[in-house]
Amino acid sequence: MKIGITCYPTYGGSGVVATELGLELAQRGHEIHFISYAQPIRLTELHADIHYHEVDVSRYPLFDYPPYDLALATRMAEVSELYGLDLLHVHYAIPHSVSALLARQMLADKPKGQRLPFVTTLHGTDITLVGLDRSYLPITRFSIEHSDGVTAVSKYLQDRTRREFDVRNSIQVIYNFVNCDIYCRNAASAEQRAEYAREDERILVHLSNFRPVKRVTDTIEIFERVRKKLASKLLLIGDGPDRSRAEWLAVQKGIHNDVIFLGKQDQVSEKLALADVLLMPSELESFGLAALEGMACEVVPIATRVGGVPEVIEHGKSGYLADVGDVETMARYTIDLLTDAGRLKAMATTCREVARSRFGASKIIPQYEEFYRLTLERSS
Ligand code: GMT
Repeated sequence: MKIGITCYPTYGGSGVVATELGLELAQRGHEIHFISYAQPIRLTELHADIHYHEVDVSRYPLFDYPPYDLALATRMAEVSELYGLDLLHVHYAIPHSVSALLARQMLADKPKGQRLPFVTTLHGTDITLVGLDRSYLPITRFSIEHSDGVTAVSKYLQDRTRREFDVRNSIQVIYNFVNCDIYCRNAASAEQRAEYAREDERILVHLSNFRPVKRVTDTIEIFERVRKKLASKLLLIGDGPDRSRAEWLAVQKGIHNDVIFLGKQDQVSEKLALADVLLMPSELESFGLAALEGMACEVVPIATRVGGVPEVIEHGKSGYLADVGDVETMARYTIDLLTDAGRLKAMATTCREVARSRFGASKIIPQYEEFYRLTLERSS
């Protein structure tokens, strides 16, 4: 199949999923065309079956708000016509599904009338935060309802979209996935670990885009409590609006020498694999891709019982869950686990097994392929 993929190219779960999906599909013989305003961050290499088409947004002085969605629709239609795309797959409803809807109509209107069905994948904040803003809700609902196929990354998100958007079309759950060949521990992990921690120290990790919904300062609160009981280091991967608050909190608590801000990383898997425990104290996660990536690397997640997280982490088996803001309980789970080497090892093994068997790329990618096939069939 020839598939156009649009996503936010920046750091964020939806862009990561879209890029990794494109790479996996190309490996399985599909021709992939990424269409976005910048090359997706995880798209580090292009080859014969992976193309990138930049969307150029005109900066005319009259435009206080350059119309990216229109430029995107135009490029989607252009690329589809030039390369004969079979379908578009857009990640994150706003504004991508609206642009795809326009592109589909532009092509249908041509004398030869090319068909361009599109699939929208809902990732989370497009529904839970942005889409519920009254100014975006009607158009988001409209573009979801007019998509040829809709997927959501968890049952939670499927339910919430149905309930709050009252959409009439069906929404298929296709979970986030992880490539367990890339996300794993290896000999290099043990060597690299020494760069950040002594042998007697434990490593905790947090990975996010440091938006308020991630509650990054809770990771500092948890770590402070853990560090009182155990020699340990906290690695923070990523960057975003709440980074300086977290840095200040670490300084105020006098633990900054043990809190290492790594910033945005290209090789996230290598850094995750150094840790024992991953902290994900988010206010909300529709799935929690960071936890899954950690699990594949045998890093046990300590997270909040929110959104789709319980569909990924089974409390007491493949991690621990607590209420939002309950840093005491999350710290206690972390300390108990890190002081019980046998349990830590067993849980880390379970995490990897769950990541591989339920969310491995080889399990999830065929679900997308089948969904594309059905979508094409239905829209013909
Ligand atoms: O929260 C983020 O990291 C960004 C956001 C996005 O769409 O880029 O992530 C959402 O999509 C991820 C991939 O499907 C999910 O794993 C995250 O749980 C989800 N984030 C939230 O729901 C807050």
